[in-house]
Amino acid sequence: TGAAPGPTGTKQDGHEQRGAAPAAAGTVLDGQERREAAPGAAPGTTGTVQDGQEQAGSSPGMHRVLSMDATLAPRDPRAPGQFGHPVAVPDDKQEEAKSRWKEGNFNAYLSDLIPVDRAIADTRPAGCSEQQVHDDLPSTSVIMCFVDEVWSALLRSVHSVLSRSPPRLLEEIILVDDCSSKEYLKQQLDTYMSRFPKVKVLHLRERHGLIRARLAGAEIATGAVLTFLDSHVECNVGWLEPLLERVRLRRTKVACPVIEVISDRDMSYMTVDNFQRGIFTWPMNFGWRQIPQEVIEKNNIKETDIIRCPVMAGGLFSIDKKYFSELGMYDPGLDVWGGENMEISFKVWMCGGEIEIVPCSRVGHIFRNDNPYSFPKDRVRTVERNLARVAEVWLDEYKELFYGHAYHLLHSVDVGDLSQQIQLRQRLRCKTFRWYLHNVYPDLEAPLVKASGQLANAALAGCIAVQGTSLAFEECDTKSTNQKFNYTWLRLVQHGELCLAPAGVLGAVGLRPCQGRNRSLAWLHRALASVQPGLVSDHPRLPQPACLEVDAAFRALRVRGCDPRNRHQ
Ligand code: LR7
Ligand code: MN
Repeated sequence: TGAAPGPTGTKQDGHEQRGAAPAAAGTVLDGQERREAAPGAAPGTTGTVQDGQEQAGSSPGMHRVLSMDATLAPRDPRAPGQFGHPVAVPDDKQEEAKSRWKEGNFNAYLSDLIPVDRAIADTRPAGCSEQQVHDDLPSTSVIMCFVDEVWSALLRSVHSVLSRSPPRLLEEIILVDDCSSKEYLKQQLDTYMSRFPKVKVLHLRERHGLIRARLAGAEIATGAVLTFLDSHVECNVGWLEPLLERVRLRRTKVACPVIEVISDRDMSYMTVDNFQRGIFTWPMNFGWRQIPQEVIEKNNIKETDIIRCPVMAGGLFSIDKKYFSELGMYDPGLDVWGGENMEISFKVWMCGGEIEIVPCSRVGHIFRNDNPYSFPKDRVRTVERNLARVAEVWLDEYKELFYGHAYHLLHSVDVGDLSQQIQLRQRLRCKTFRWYLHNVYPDLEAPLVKASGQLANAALAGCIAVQGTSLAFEECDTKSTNQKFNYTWLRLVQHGELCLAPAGVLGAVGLRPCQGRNRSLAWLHRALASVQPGLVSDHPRLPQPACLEVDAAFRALRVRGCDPRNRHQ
């Protein structure tokens, strides 16, 4: 489940910030386009008029972004949760609230208590409300798919879209019911929504999973732009126009709002730190990473500036409908949940588009610790299989890094047929993953081999060397290329085209042509019982664990059962 970005004042996952090289400015900022996107930043538009109507100083064909400020003055200002304030469960309702937690893995009791059209604070950075957008923005279909969503959370999501989107730009809201089991999501939902002509409910007759459910929604959408949202969100003041402005500027821009945090416990609406990019770490874990302070200062990046992201979080974005279709939408072979955000991100960047976060567009999302719905098959396996499909299609030689960090998948995962996806990539003439790393995500550490150097045994003061096509054990010499090996992510000990290999059940060790997925050539580099790390063979027919050792008498190599006291291993 996606990690919540830190609410203001809290720290992000420390490990993802550590050692991050400052991103090249060009990959973060979209500098030249700033002026084009927001000519209203010109002096003369600093008035504090609230209604966002056309005013003196606006450029021809443009208007100040509409705030729909009526939603800041709610029907019932004293209702619980109003303005996004936290709500406490009354003492005599604790049990009820607790027993209802599982309904959505958040506080469903409180969600029901607060108004479905509550006001939330306008959290946009200063300057956003003065920005100018074009009068001829494209209209959008909002697509929200859900399975067994909490009633009030779903309604609040829909109301936030209806009341905070300029009607002209909202073509429709398509609710895709991914075969929910809850009764209220059938007739009762249809009845409730029938009073809003723009809201359409599509009931899927079998569980599609969120990826194929979104595709089913996209299929019937009529807007020029598709805007995907989760079903437990609250769109904030002025959220839509800045997203559509980016798509209008260039149809290959995919625009994401800043995702703010609706607390799963007290339903409060919290803003998040600025300057966060969507990134991933191996093996394709999504995360947020702050742009380093020095980069912000050096490039004079402002809070309202567009942030280019290596990957998107997944749930909330606007994309030109025709462009989405040209990209082949999502790989329909992805099941239930997960990985589709990586797929669409790599696809967009490598095939000529861009992923952006638009700081003037803000949408709250209820972050929770676990999926509240069941997975038809095993959850972990489903997500891993999705990721492996993405790795196989998009990562080129770098897929070894994925498998190196999720090695158990190398021999166990069945990714299914990928021919359509591979053909699509060829047809679109997409760039390589190497290009992506270089140009979009240069701060990711992605060395193609895990380590390289000598294989030494300290006790015998010698190193393994290649002599022709066989092995020797000789005096270490850092200058000798014969002693140089690579340790690959697939756990091969490689010298050129040859790999260190147990020669069979007898325990001899030699060289064989390398093969990436061959377990009998794989070696685990690890320390057994706190001695120096050694090489443990992964050969399926050797007794485990079997360690590489030097036969001191013959100075030959062999594998034997691991023994922490044996200093020749
Ligand atoms: O089988 C399913 N069918 C569905 O219709 C499973 C889920 N869904 C619906 C579900 O009801 C919800 O509305 O799909 C939507 C997303 O599911 P969540 O809310 O369980 O996902 P999430 O918020 O935990 O996870 C994030 O990553 C997902 C990876 O597949 C999706 O891309 C989600 O849309 C995405 N959410 C966000 O980007 C919000 C910010 C989270 C972060 C970081
Ligand atoms: Mn979600």
